[in-house]
Amino acid sequence: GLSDDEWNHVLGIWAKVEPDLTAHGQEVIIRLFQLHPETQERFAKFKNLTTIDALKSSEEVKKHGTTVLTALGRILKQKNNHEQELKPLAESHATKHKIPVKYLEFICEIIVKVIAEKHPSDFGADSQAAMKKALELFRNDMASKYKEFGFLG
Ligand code: HNN
Repeated sequence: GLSDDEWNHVLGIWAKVEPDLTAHGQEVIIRLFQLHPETQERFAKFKNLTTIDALKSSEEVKKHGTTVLTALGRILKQKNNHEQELKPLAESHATKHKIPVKYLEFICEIIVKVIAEKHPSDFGADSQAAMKKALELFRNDMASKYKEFGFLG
């Protein structure tokens, strides 16, 4: 797990992300789709967004980015007591959306990069290390829940 100090780093930087969750979420989703186009194919509703301009001007992308980061924020705030928040997400992503664990790795890496770019002076080495650790816990727990739902990810 993470120490109190590490959780303080994680929640401290998240408090800087939250006032502009939508811009962060939009950037994360667009970058995910650009770097890993196979992830965009998971969404029927984004099939028509074939150019970077279309992605950037899409209200649906903004909305989805907000949804994803809101869910992640809820999980982080539980400081690893996230069973209640995680379980329904693991279930839908395993059995309905069938999202491989690899895609979770992709997005976690992008989340750290986007925060680092938007908050260079508030997201130092210790905070980055703590956030990476928290996201790893999230991914590991998603992966073990996936298995319980019979999805090998
Ligand atoms: O559980 C649900 O289906 C509710 C909608 C939802 C939420 C709260 C989704 C979601 C959907 C349904 C979207 C819709 O119907 O508008 C789909 C198709 N996700 C996906 C697909 C891929 C995906 Mn995710 N999500 N999500 C959330 C919440 C959080 C969340 N999702 C994630 C990734 C990486 C991918 C692969 C491209 C993802 C993450 C990391 C998170 C954060 C906990």
